[in-house]
Amino acid sequence: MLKLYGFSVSNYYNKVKFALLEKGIPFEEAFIYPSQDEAFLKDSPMGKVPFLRTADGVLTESQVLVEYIEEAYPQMPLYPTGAFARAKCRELIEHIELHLELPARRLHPEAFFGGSVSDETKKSVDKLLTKGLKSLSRLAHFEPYIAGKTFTHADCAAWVHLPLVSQVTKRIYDRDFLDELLPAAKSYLKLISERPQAQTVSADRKAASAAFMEKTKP
Ligand SMILES: N[C@@H](CCC(=O)N[C@@H](CS)C(=O)NCC(=O)O)C(=O)O
Repeated sequence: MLKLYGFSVSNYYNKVKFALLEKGIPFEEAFIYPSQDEAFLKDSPMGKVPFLRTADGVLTESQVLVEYIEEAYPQMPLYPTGAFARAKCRELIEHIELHLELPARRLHPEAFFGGSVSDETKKSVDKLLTKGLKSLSRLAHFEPYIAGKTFTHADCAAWVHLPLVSQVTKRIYDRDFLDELLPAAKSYLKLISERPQAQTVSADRKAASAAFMEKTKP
């Protein structure tokens, strides 16, 4: 059986978990925090989560996990049919991760972990997030799903990553960039949150949050 390693507060872990649940693929969860220990690096060379143990070996990088899952378990497809439509879904995922999740992550030390980030970083992330959100507003459909009429992997990614943009920008800039620059996201995220599998992911995240905050206390 597939074994997904990570912890339920991780957005990348939750992206993969959400997809596995939506596809109805049996899997086990193995709780583990990121680490630079030698034993951990044997499975995940960057020391990151999630990683996935399969019958053939271990895979890292959440999007690689998603692509593997989709190919190995074609039931309940979470990509549309047609090469172009599939590529448009992947474009959304790539866009959200490269141009929103990663810049927002640079603010996490101050937003969540009691550290501080420089004004220079704040200025540069402000510009990147503004550009990333404006361009996402051109790519996203919200009809009602982010890639169009069907629920796809792009929704799994958007649902785990976009709320972090809100949380981080509220804490650092006292403004909700998501609300300002992509107002349609609010009702869209609510729609996705109503899915039973999303509720499982959310409940697990809430249950795991206190222990994670304790661990990351400065
Ligand atoms: N590109 C990676 C990013 C994964 C990632 O950043 N995971 C975080 C937890 S949400 C992590 O393991 N951080 C520890 C570290 O960066 O050392 C993926 O898609 O799997």
